[in-house]
Amino acid sequence: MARLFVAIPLSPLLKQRLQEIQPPRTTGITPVAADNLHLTLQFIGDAPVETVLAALANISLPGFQLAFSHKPRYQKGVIWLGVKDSPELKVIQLAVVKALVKAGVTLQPKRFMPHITLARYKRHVPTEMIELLLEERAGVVPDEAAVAFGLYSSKTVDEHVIYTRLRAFPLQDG
Ligand code: 3AM
Repeated sequence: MARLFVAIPLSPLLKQRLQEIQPPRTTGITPVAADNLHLTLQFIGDAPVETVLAALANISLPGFQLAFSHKPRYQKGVIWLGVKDSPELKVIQLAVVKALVKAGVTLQPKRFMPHITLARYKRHVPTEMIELLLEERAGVVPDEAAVAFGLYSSKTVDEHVIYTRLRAFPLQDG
């Protein structure tokens, strides 16, 4: 068993751009490390890795484009960049959910709100400061080609979250 989630990995170029717009490490604000930036499709939680891998291997879908909101937003300790909803994104998210449910994996029902978590903040951080930091770094984030999705494990070691990609599943060309 491992604590698992399914996500779309991001290219090094996009991660670099996201690092430019994410707030810097400041008292009470922790930016997500570049290696950990991703677009979550489905949080799973503790589940048997082999069962989940076998379920995801059945998914065959074409690659597609991801487009992003203009401005990061923040709420309840999370600063994130919205990902524009698209039919392709809905299809892949639903395909993941269906494959997992069919394989008997239990999922917590939660509405899919596509986003990339950029940073986390403690509740004592003044919202004016968050707004200022985001405003200073605001800028366009170019579209990204989604070429794969992956199964990730999540571990917390010494208060550091470590995400490890266990397997990537390529999306088909065109
Ligand atoms: O992509 P983000 O950062 O929004 O918040 C966690 C992270 O999402 C989320 O799963 C992703 C990888 O850890 N997550 C963690 N625990 C969760 C839970 N109990 C959860 N999502 C839903 N329920």
